Amino acid sequence: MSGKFIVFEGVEGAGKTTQIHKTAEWLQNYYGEQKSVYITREPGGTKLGQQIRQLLLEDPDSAIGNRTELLLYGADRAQHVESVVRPHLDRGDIVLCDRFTDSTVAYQGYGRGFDRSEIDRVNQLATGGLQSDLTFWLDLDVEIGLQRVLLRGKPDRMEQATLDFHRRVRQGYQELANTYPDRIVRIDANQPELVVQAEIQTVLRQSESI
Ligand code: T5A
Repeated sequence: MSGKFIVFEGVEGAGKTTQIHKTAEWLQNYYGEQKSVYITREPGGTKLGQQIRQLLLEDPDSAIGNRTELLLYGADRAQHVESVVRPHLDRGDIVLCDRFTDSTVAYQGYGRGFDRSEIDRVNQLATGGLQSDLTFWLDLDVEIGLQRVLLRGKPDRMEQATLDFHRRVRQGYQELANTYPDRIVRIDANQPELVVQAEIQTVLRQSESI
């Protein structure tokens, strides 16, 4: 694999989608014709994944058990890694991904309460061991993130979870960042978009991931 795999993580409304697009534009300018930058996301980075995403998020009243939820995120990831992420990395592309395995640790592990060993087994099965080269954790107070999301419209099934759930998710990211300081970089997401983007670019310029 000669490409680079860069992931954006964080609580709801942290600004991942906004920052991925700005980062892609900047990286594409930086590389010109030398490399392609590919944006993708989980869940929903494949055709099958879009259907899984719909099942997971779009009906706020659907009764999905926690175990089923964990496996659906795993199924989305397995399909995504095999049919999109690995092929792009094999071609030498820079893949920017909105959420990956740390989301499952934070949401299904810290949020829903699954043992870390169970989460790791699902992630390992889904990815075959693929990890990001670099992960930006856009860290934001959950109340601010949820307010941003609510301004946009009706919350999805996960956004409707309790405030305590979202606080545990943030705690999960904090603990992941403490455990993997070489892979996960915390960015304060409670700053204007351009400031957040400037910090991301600074990290990328200094890292071996580009
Ligand atoms: N999930 C996912 C799991 O539980 N387990 C898993 O394994 C995986 C992969 C995905 C859901 O699935 C869960 C997590 C999620 O609940 P999603 O729709 O992809 O659902 O949800 P998010 O990834 O949270 O996407 P959002 O669009 O809700 O948030 P973003 O992408 O972080 O934020 P963004 O860029 O869309 O911005 C949100 C709003 O804030 C504004 C934007 O303009 C926008 O209106 N904004 C800012 N405002 C002020 N200052 C800034 N710096 C701003 N940046 C953006």
